[in-house]
Amino acid sequence: MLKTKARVILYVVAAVLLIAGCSSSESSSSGMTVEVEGVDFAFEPSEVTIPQGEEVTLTLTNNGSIFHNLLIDNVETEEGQQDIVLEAEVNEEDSITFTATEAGTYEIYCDEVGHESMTGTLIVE
Ligand SMILES: [Cu+2]
Repeated sequence: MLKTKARVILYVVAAVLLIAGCSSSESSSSGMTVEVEGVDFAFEPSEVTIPQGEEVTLTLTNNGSIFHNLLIDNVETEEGQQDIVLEAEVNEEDSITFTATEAGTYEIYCDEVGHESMTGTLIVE
């Protein structure tokens, strides 16, 4: 009787561990999401920190009243050096998924004319 109970408990524990293992591996493959808001004329937040070696989805949401983009040049990623290019019309969003492979600091900017105040910093650590 006791043995059976212990066995059932063991199965339950094994099942819970299995489920936990599956869901944690799923969340690590989908990675973290970082959202940056583009307004007239700034990025919010202006400083973003992401982990090195982990998949990250970076999203630009345009809450301004004109078109904005979010650019980061020459990011070291799993696919080599990559330019991050996000473009969003008013009330729209754009996103990109990448894995940064080297710790460092990159400049974030919007290259629309007159948007020189739209700068920020991406920190990979
Ligand atoms: Cu802009």
